[in-house]
Amino acid sequence: MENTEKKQVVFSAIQPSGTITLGNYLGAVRNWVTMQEEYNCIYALADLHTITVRQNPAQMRRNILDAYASIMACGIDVEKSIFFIQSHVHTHAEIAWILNCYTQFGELGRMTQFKDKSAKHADNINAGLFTYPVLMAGDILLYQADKVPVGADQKQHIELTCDVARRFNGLYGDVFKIPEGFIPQNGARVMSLQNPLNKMSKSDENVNGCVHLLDPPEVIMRKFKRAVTDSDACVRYAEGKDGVNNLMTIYGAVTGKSFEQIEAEFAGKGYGDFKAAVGEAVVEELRPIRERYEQLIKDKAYLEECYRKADETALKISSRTLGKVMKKVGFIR
Ligand code: AQP
Repeated sequence: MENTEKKQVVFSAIQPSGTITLGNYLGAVRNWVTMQEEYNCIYALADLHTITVRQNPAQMRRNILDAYASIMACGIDVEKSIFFIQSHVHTHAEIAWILNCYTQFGELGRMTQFKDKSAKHADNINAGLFTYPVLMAGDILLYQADKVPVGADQKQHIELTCDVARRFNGLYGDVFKIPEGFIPQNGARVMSLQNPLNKMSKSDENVNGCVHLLDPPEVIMRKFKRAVTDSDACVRYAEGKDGVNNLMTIYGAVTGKSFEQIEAEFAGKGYGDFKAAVGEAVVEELRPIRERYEQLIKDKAYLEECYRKADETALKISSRTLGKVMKKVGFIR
């Protein structure tokens, strides 16, 4: 018990905005699993974030449960880690409002994800999409997290979290721990298989661009076979070879092989062999996850028991920080 208290805190979250992708897994969730041994880990399904883009309510309910089971299937151990549902813990919405008042309009306007998502959803550029990073800052700061395992696309949001926390601490004393992003060496930015200049995303409309954790083996193989490459016909990592670079990144992240080793392995071979090897490696990596998911999703009562327990613990921990924040700001408690 004494040891546990000394462990650093890890916090991270994922949106249930669709089926979890290979990008989410390699960029973030795989680290969530390994970090459980060394840290006190707190993970969330960020369903409040998800409504920044319009959702179908029935589909969203299914996505939340599916995402919960999928993440558990990746290896999140609810006996070791807290894995809760964000909207069940009211402190998140509350701290987000307060931190909104300590975040500048100009800071939020510089966020590249806001620019990208506003371009993608030009008919619904809502205030929530704009203040998304403030809710994310609140998520992290509520738990006094030391480390935040995320993909490279979230780096800017983590920096903003630190800026807001420093600003708040500058005014009121040391209220928040300043967190640090934890971005993997390999797999931090997995790109679409169809358009390797765009990142692989759950909500990608081109189904062939994105590998989902729960895709059956034949679908995974088909997606890799159709992956965009180039006319160079040589497996090597180089500028301008975005499709091949992406496949090498995925293969390296899954097998642990360096780019040099991959180049040597496929020297003299064509893209057909290479794509099949990447597909097979991914199929084997994802097979146990899909099998475990199939078991978990059948047992809704167990899933509910897991998240209810985690929701309660998350509320207890986060209420401490929120209480302190409210007192410092000047609310009557
Ligand atoms: N392509 C990616 N490569 C590596 N890491 C990625 N992440 C997302 N895409 C990639 C990381 O996955 C974690 C969870 O992401 P999220 O669900 O919170 O939000 P997102 O980054 O907006 O993910 P998506 O898949 O692109 O969702 P949609 O389509 O809804 O926007 C984060 O740590 C993220 O860095």
